[in-house]
Amino acid sequence: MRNLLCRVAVMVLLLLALLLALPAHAKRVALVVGNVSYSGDEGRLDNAGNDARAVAALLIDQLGFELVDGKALIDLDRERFDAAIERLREQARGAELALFYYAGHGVGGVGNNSGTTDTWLQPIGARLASDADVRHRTLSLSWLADKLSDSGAAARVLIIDACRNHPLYRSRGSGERGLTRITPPSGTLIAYAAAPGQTSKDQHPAKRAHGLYTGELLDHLATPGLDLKRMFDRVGEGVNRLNPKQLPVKDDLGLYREIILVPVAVADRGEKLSQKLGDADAQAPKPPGTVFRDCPACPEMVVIRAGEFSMGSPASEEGRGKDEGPQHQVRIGKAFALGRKELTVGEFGRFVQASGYRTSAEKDAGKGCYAWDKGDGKWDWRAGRKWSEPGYAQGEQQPVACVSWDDARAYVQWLAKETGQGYRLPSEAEWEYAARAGGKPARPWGDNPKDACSHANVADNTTYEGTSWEPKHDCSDGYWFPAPVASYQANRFGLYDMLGNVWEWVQDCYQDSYTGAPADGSAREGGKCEVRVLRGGSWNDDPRIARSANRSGGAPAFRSFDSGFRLARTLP
Ligand SMILES: [Ca+2]
Ligand SMILES: [Ca+2]
Repeated sequence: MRNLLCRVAVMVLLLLALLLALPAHAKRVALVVGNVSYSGDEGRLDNAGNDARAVAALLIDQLGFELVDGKALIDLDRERFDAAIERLREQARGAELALFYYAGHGVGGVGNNSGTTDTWLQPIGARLASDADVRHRTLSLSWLADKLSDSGAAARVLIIDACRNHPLYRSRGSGERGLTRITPPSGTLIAYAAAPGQTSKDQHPAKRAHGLYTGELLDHLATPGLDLKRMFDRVGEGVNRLNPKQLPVKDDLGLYREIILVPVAVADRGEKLSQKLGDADAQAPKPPGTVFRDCPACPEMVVIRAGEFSMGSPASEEGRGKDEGPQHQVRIGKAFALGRKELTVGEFGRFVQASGYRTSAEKDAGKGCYAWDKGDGKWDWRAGRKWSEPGYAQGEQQPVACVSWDDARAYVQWLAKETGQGYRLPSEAEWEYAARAGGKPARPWGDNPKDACSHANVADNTTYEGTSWEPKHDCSDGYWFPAPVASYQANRFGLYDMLGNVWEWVQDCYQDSYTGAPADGSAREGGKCEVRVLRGGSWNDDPRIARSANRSGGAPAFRSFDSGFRLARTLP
């Protein structure tokens, strides 16, 4: 049989058949291990630590798991490894779902005591010079799977990312790589990052601090509404696209089609506007994709998962502006909520009614609102125009426009006070992360501007009294002026109209380059800050503007008949 040693990122998700019917607070337990500091010829695995920590954060923050010791365990030797598995087994008793994640070196192809070829996880400090060393100094995957099976946890899944040959085995000239695929106990799923005989790439091309497999896994594990089978399929497709020599495999157990880690749920608590803090339900963590509102008349919010993305556009992107670079990696460390839709005229009207607030356009009515007018065919200030009279007919469901950054800030501060919740404007990074929703193409739906019309209200073939925008998208979205919010398809995060309809104010001060921009998802502030950022383009914008990376801005008191905003909210 083959003797193999590989870098292993093992994710043992122990999941149960009954998960679909899980009560809201079903117990989920996980052990997350990242082994990094190997001192032998097999080599250190820095990404294994990053992988384990990122998986731990996602499990805790977004999927409601209790972790053994409350965090990723890094650099376990044999003794600590055994003890941690024992704690997992105890903690998993009565759990609906138990999960074990391991990133580190592993060995395949060595037979265990019952004579079956096994995969073995290599603790720190285990020197391996022979098959006997492997059997005595590492942990058998079959043994581990049996242990978890005995814990009484209802569902179990195991995922293994096999990576590199161990020098010992390579020197024997077997040429074989990868881990051994074992036969799991009944009801246990084992997923491997690569098929037997393949190696797994130790670095994701975009997320360079992560292995390829876990990098993709982090993108899909918390997707709302995705059952585990489809989740693993997506991870596999993503890995295989980036490394055609690597094809993740998993056991094909039908029950995993019924397990959905993050249900798509609408949580409308129906409390009064002045909902107080301290309500246990209000404070409970909401999984990504959850739609909620803090009062019956409050705007709908969507929980956006934590994650990483590449902000800005590549030099090759058509229509790119110089201020969209340099492309840089941004990590959003914590889930947050974003308005599901642009703020509407009706929602803004309730604020004005309750507070008596006067917008920038009303305080400076001589200038009014900046707008294009068919009368003179120009963009200019239009006296008397304001949020309730922008120069086109609008209903309560149209996005509010002719509001300045100052007006948007006044609204979020008012709502934060009314609800006691952390309402604010999104940062520019949060906005772009949410607009891309995990995608790298120029637009949330792909690269082709002709596909815009089922996703966004943009400058299109629709005409207004015989007038047509030029340039425009070569399709028809049915609206010249703003469409009612959510008239088109939502993006993958469940957000409507991120591109098009109205421009959206974000918190940041505009700088014409991302050099020095924060990498943690926070807003860029400081300096003179004469211009605040607007994102997403509007109903009158062409394909060059209607891209996820496009940036614009205006003075804090600037307002135009195609600029509005959407809310963000910090989650507890
Ligand atoms: Ca349009
Ligand atoms: Ca928009």
